[in-house]
Amino acid sequence: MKKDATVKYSTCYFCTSKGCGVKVEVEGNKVGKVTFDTDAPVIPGVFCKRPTLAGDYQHHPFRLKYPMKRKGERGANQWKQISWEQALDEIAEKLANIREQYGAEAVATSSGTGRGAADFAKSRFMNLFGSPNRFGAVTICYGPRSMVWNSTFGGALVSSRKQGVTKMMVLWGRNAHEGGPGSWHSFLEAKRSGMRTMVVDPRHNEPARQADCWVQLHPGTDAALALGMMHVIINEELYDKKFVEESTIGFEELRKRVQSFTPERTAEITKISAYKIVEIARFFANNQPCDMVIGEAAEHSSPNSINAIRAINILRAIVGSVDVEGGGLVAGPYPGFIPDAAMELNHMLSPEQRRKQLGADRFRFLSYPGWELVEEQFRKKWGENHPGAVYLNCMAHAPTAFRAMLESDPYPVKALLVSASNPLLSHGNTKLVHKALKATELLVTLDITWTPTAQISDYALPAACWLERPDMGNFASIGAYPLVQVGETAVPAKIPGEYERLNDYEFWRELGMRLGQEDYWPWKTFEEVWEYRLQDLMKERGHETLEEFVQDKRWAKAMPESNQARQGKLATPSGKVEIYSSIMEKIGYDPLPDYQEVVIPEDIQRKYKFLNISGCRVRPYHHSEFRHIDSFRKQLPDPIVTIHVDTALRKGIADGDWVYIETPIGRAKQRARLSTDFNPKYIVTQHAWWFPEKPAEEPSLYGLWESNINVTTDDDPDLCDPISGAWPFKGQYMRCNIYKAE
Ligand SMILES: Nc1nc2c(c(=O)[nH]1)N[C@H]1C(S)=C(S)[C@@H](COP(=O)(O)OP(=O)(O)OC[C@H]3O[C@@H](n4cnc5c(=O)[nH]c(N)nc54)[C@H](O)[C@@H]3O)O[C@H]1N2
Ligand SMILES: Nc1nc2c(c(=O)[nH]1)N[C@H]1C(S)=C(S)[C@@H](COP(=O)(O)OP(=O)(O)OC[C@H]3O[C@@H](n4cnc5c(=O)[nH]c(N)nc54)[C@H](O)[C@@H]3O)O[C@H]1N2
Ligand SMILES: [Mo]
Repeated sequence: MKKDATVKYSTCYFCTSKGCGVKVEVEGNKVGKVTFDTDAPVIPGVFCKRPTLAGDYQHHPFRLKYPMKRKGERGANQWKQISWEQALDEIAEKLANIREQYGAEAVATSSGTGRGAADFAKSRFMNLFGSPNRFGAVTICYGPRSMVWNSTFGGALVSSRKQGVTKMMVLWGRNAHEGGPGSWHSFLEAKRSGMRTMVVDPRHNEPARQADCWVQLHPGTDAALALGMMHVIINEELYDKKFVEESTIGFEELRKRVQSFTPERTAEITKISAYKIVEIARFFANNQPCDMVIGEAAEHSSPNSINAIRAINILRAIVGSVDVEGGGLVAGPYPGFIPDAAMELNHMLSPEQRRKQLGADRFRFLSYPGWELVEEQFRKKWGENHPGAVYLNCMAHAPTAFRAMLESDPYPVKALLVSASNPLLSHGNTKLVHKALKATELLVTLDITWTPTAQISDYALPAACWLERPDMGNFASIGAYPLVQVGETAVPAKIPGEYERLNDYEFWRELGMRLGQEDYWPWKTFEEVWEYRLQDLMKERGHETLEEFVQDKRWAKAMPESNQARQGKLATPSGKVEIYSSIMEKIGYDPLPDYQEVVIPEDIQRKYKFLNISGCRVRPYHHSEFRHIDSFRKQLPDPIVTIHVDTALRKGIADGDWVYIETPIGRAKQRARLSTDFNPKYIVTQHAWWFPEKPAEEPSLYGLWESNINVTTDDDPDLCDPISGAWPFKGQYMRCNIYKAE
């Protein structure tokens, strides 16, 4: 460590919301060496290189420094630097006018993976403003899982993997090697300690190579596989009878439901042999309890998304792997900590405004109808301080919102506030999103850097990054785990003459203060927010300030209880594990999981012969981020489409060729890498590619249209999962064609 450097205990936010504890050496206002804080419970486990590059990120010239206001046409890259006062005053005034003219619901927000660490503040702002239209990535990422857990188990499942108790670790549609350093560490540790390992994935990826059992299913057929496995497990009486009897409701209905999923029928759907399905089911049932990480493949595989997530979780429950030590425990917040839901002021949004939430009439699970039923149960168990934050469990439907911007149907949406998300790259159907964003009267983007979305905005506003604010990883902040771990600001967000940034909390507060919400934002800084939320713990430990708390011991952790279901103590309507979901039934869905056959019209089948598994994670990127930083980019300079060798031979494609991926709505090009890791009928593409080095202005928008795979993906509500509303990025709707780019 350099002589004049100080150490700051910060929270790394380079990936999805985990919030790993890091130590940042700071000299002056410069970020020096960054190392993991191994005293904190949340760290990635195996070496993750990203935090070590934090200096390159923090001091990069591509970052937004001051609020920018559009001068020319949208997308002309002509900007005027303005003060925060001016930006916030003007935006607030425009929002007030839109509310006056069209109603509060005409204002929407877009979210991503929670990178601003203040989605609770966005909910709070929107609740007070009066709009139910917060939409974002949650509908296709973690939200479906969260609502399945909430309605089936009364809370999120967390791992209680323990040597000598846990028999197996399962990665179900999860490539932890690229996308989850913590889970990958757990997988390797499980293997080393003698546990069995199982991977369910159409690709022979790194986890599959290392597993005892690799289950190579056809994309989008997880629901059928899980139901087929339950057919074997129930009929051969391999399930945990005591648990099923004492702790669940609806098992007899399930027994009936799975009867049609014979190994033969399941084999036809999943393209796994009937023999193997029986073997897999026995192997699975005989190695319990297990630790299981479910990835987002199921969430991306409409129309069987919720079916799959429910079936997999019920499979896990009936073999005795839920609510027991060594398996998944049903969690809640750390006692005394004030979680996000209690910060959102959800009671302030009137029932009348709730009913206007876009898409909630059709997709009722992950929106107010479903959330209200879950919330009622959560309140009974935890009171105000429950883990049911709306930003994670209750979203407006993004495809419906984009269409409302374009067609004013069912009503006009005139303003969009984009923060910590990049819809032009991450949402499906980029062309439609582009048109929709341009149709708004007001488009504001709060981001770390310039992005294609910021580029077509009226205001591009500089956000403070994780090094410039204090925060806590989302999972702790939500209260979906009895854990808190907080970090402090490492370097200032404002340096006179250099830059002036606001963190996401401050942004929502400042906007709220200008829109009649003065009484509801008592905490001036993000530090004060944490001091308020951690008050019980701080009192217990004798700390006056966040700084004292962090420097002493920045975390507290407990283990969730086991055997809650047997005592009827789960936060579900019955208090038990609801195999037969009374919540699903109440909002008009099948209370049991099923598998819906996917019918693709013949002409589409003929013309688009391949299945695109889009968006498989790759290091070092996180979605659309980091491509502007040399130290990141040199690790993976180009977008890659992986193609089976046989297919490539047939199509005259060589390794390294640029290849077009085409669907009825568009095409994108990526560089071919040849492989034999999967069926020749599949291709695997990367998502969120843009080229910060290319021209910023329209029509280029940093090369937005060249390799961005979402130019080819469709978000038509008719293609969305009928229960969650998730649009497809994987699964059987992802038909495409490929050919060499000349
Ligand atoms: N085809 C395809 N598309 C996909 C996927 C796929 O598998 N296939 N995956 C989907 C999934 S699972 C997800 S979660 C979404 C992700 O969708 P998004 O979250 O919209 O995507 P990101 O690129 O991560 O956008 C995050 C933006 O936030 C900015 N940012 C980072 N930190 C902060 C901060 O502290 N404050 C603010 N205000 N901004 C910040 C970043 O610079 C970046 O521009 O993408 C989805 N898109
Ligand atoms: N480096 C990096 N890490 C990330 C992210 C990132 O952008 N970059 N994003 C973060 C986010 S927001 C998310 S949601 C997570 C996602 O993390 P994961 O869920 O691990 O995402 P993927 O890497 O797409 O892995 C999904 C795996 O599912 C397989 N798969 C595809 N279709 C199916 C199917 O139908 N059934 C089954 N069973 N498997 C299938 C794929 O072959 C792939 O191996 O990653 C997080 N971590
Ligand atoms: Mo995600």
